[in-house]
Amino acid sequence: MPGDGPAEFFRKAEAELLDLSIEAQRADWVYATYITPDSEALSSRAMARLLEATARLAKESKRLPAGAWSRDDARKASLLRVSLPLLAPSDPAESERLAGIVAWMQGEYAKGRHTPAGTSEPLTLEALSRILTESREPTVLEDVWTGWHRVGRTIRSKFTEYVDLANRGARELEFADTGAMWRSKYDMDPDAFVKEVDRLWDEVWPLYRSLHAFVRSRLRSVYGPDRVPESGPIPAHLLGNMWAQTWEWIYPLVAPPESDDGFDLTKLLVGRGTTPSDMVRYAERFFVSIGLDPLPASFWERSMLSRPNDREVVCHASAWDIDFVDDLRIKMCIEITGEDFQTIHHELGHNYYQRAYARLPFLFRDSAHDGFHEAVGDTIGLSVTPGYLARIGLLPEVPDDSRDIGLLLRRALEKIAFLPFGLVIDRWRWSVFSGEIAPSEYNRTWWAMRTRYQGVAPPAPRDESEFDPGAKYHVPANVPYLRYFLAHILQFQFHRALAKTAGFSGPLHRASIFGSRDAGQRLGRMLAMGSSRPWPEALEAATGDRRMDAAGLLEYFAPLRRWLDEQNRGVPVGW
Ligand code: X8Z
Ligand code: ZN
Repeated sequence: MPGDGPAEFFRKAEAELLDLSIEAQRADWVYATYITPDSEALSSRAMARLLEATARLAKESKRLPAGAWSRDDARKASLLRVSLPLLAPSDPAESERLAGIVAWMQGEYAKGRHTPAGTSEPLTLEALSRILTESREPTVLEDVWTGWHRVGRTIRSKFTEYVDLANRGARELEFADTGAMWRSKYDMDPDAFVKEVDRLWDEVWPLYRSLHAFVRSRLRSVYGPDRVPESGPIPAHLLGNMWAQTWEWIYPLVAPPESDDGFDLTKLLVGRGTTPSDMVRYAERFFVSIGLDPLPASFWERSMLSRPNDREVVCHASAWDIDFVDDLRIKMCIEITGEDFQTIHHELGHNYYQRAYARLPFLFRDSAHDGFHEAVGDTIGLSVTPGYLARIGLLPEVPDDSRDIGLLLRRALEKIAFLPFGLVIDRWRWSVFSGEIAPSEYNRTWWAMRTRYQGVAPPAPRDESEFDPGAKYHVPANVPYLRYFLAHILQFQFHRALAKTAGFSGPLHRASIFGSRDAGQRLGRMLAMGSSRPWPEALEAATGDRRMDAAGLLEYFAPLRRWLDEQNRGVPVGW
């Protein structure tokens, strides 16, 4: 392609990348839904080819003549270098090795099992998670927690090599390291973006701190002062989630009687004999109600909705668009719970975004920034209110507003508890990629950061024979994580704007955009922009704002904030 101008260069580059991306997706789909040494090899080979082409084209694009660049081509050039979460080193042996390690780490995570003490059957992550959500027996919880975290040990053996190879590729494209490359995806100077993230965190951490203090004091009365400190970090295995990233499962433990939210979605769904595909139908109906098209027939034929019992699969939920047009699918091991009901909305949000930008040039077939992709389905999930559940016949009647504190508390355990977790994973990885954290310090620094941001601690001291970051999917799978922090802010910003568009004027936590074509159109305009324009323009299309901010989130939780502050009178806050 030497000699081509930018327009011709990108036409050819996008055709090549589309082709290789489809091939990589197909191979990855087969691997993730049927893990064998062969599917692993095929998927990592296809990924290596895509990584190689992306890095090569990104380098070539720098040598294009200056001068007659269209706005779109200039944008494509900057998107190209950050379009994948890895840049391959130019040595083919190294890039194959890198793709191979990532595929292998993902497979090891997916195959992780633990046999709880006193039993004989090795359990999957879903089964272990179920115990964490249901058991109130600290020794059982600790055994399950510790047992799952052993999966990190295997991953540790290749993680350092992956870090080195990934950095080599990033440096060839003049990024300081892979973390710096990840931070360069936000249409602004990466350091300025980190300041934006700090600003958002400053807006929300007082609310997190209040929630943390409240939960700690309630857990202390449940589990006793020997297990839960008065003013120190909360033991991570007592929070109802393997990574203590969301705490909604301990709602019944922490909610005082007067804050009962009046219903339990899990029980409602189970009581009706809801199947995994019924769960997805509910979510699809929501998207259709705001004016979007039903999912294609192929979605139902090709998606994986349950864990198959005859083979190993990657159960961590994901959404796919295999041909980058309309071959939409999800892959998920659905359990009939309120939590998975939300996750399904999350995944379909990805699918509807993918479909909305499918007609753009290939390099624009992405979200405005990665937080947008993660926020769309969650925004819809915020509209899953008691009013909505009553409307679709899942709840017999709408609970009155005396139940609102319970509702908000449950939501806060889901969304506010998540915020520091959303930050900490990449804070840690950024320092690993930059070399500030040495391999001999992986686990110590991991817990230092988890404690600093989240105020949680492991059930017992951990040492460097463990690798606890490796027990969280996105680390072995090389998925950047800051996106989820951003999404947790953005979804409330979207929710507030769309509720207004839908003509809703009551408290935000009661707002549902179900059935609002106006809200759907506004959202649809943003989705259809893909990544063709800098994200502030996409944000403006949906909300009228050009800056991310936590005002929507703070407004949503304002009544809870007041209530928590009352509950916390006389209770130590902070850790
Ligand atoms: O990984 C996911 C989605 C797929 S993009 C299920 N989430 C994060 C996680 O599970 O850790 C959604 C929220 C946070
Ligand atoms: Zn997602």
